Order: sequence, then structure tokens, then C-alpha cells
Amino acid sequence: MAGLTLALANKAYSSWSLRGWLALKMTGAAFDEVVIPMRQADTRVQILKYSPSGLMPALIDGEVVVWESLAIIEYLAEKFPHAGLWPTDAAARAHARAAASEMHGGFLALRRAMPMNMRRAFPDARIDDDVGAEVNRIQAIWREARRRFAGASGEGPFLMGAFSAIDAMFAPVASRFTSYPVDLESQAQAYVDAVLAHPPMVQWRDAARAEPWMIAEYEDDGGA
Ligand SMILES: N[C@@H](CCC(=O)N[C@@H](CS)C(=O)NCC(=O)O)C(=O)O
Repeated sequence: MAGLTLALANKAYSSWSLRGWLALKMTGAAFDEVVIPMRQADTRVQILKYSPSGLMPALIDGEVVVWESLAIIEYLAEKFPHAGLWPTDAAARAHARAAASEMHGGFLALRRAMPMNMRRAFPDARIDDDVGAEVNRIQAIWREARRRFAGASGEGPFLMGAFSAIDAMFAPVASRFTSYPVDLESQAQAYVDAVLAHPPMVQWRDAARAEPWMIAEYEDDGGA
């Protein structure tokens, strides 16, 4: 396989795929994209052609296969050092990486209760205390990043200023916060609005809305 290929699951539901894709879009590199819909008879066989874990996303760069969204971001940051995936300042970079890692490994209650769905909202969903605590922790991460490091990646409304890898990691959460009835402080709401207006995010959402596949469990309260 020549050039870069990103293998993804459904754009409507796959939050991890969105993270890898947003990071790849930041590089400006040309890439092929393969969307493998979940819950089809041959889904696992198809995914295993690209990803040894059986999970999407996976980035293929010639002989190199990178599965796991955060590893994809790191690979792209090394391959495209001028793309600004991480801030150049060491303290800002460490902060952004810690927040990205916390997103990657945490917020299980929120991920379970509020699956990403790019096509619809769940205004009657119940936000329990565990989820509420995670929503608050996310808002604190966002507040702290802006307070200390806004401008570290350039000018802009995102966590380090210009859109960067930390925003790719939190973008699916921003989408969830528009689908579920959470009360956000004004600064967090402004950040959510900025993420949703980010042109690649609009491009992804439009593609998600055009997808033909519906998965019942994700349309109720299951999640990817
Ligand atoms: N830790 C992985 C998580 C990947 C993951 O859970 N991917 C889901 C979609 S969001 C998947 O591929 N599911 C396959 C399936 O349900 O068949 C990452 O960060 O990339």
C-alpha cells in the first residue's frame, strides 16, 4: 500500500476514528480513507485487514501499521514535525499530552452513558453523578489548559490556541456535549462551539450524516 491510509469505523459513531482523522487532517497530507462499518457480518474480518487489535482507527504508512488513536497522533507528530500537533514549548506539550492521555484512558462513565452520535441528540438522557463528575473534570481540564497555555500552539479559540492534538482528543466530547443535556460553564460552551465549527469537524459531521448505516444499540444508549 503506497502513501497514507487511515482505516476508520462509522463516522457517525466512532469517536476514536474521529480523533485519528482530525490529527491526520492537521498534517495537510494526502491520504486514502477506508470506512469499515461496524456490526456487519464481515466487520471483524475487514478490520483485521488493517488493525491487529480488531479496532479502528489504524494508520497504514507503507510497511508501518499504527493502531490506537494516541499512537497515531504521536506517529504523525514525528512524521510531520511542522504540523503543530503538539506545542513546541515543553511545559505546554507535557500538559497537552497529559490531558490527551487522561482522555484516552479515562472518562469511562461518560463514554458509556454518552456514546457519540453525530446524527442526533438525546435531550431526555439522564446524567448521573458519576457522569456529572467527569463532565466537571473535563471542564476543569479545558479551563486550566486555556488559562495556562492559550497561545502555545498559535492564536485561536482552542485549548492551546490553534487547533492541535489535544483538541483532536477532546473533539468527540465536544460533540457529545451537544447531543446530551449537560450544563456547561460559558467558557466550555464557547470551546464546544469552536470545535464544532472547525472546518474538518464540519466535514466529518456532514459525511457522518450521509452514512447509510444505523446501529440500533448506538441509537439507544450503547456506545462505540
Ligand atoms: N483504544 C482504541 C479504541 C478503539 C476502539 O474502541 N474502536 C472502536 C470504534 S470507536 C472499534 O473499532 N470497534 C469495532 C467494533 O465494534 O466492531 C484507540 O484509541 O484507538
